[in-house]
Amino acid sequence: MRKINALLTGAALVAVLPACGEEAPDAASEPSQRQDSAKLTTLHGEGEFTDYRPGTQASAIRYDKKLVPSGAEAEVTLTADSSGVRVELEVSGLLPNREYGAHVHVKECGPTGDDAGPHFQHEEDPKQPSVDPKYANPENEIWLDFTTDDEGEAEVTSAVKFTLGDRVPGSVVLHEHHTGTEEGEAGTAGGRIACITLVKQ
Ligand SMILES: [Cu+2]
Repeated sequence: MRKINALLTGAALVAVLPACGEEAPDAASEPSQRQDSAKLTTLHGEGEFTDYRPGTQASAIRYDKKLVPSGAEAEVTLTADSSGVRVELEVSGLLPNREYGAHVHVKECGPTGDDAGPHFQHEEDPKQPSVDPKYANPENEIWLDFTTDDEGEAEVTSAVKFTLGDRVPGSVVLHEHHTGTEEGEAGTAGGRIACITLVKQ
């Protein structure tokens, strides 16, 4: 069954490709029109993770010293337009060869992990915290789970097709482990171990 699907997809691609080739010159000749229709939002956050200190505004805060060793760093870039949202997360200095969870959250980072609020959901689950796979899934939220390499580094990109609307997400939160997908645990990834605040560019 899987093989047939793969074949069908391949056939569909071949059928579509020549048409794309013909369309490309037209699209390229109207760059101004394309820019008008795409309202671009860019958010960014980066820094070395530090413990929260009252009165200071850190862009990257850690809540777990064991899973986020001193010297660990992260950088996040979020770009959103009328075609969707794309988020890139780069980390270094974390524990090597380890699975971490990560998502885009609603609010900015604060003294505790909870301050970042719930996951940013396109269609918001009326029941929070949301553990219903109908809402807590990687098409309705932005998941950035990653596994570090030998050096404790990782790079992950997530692209979703929904638009931000009037809302702007506040942070990316790192979690203890990869994200669950089953009923009742969908979207959960253990404790909140670090947070990166996103700022409009
Ligand atoms: Cu999360």
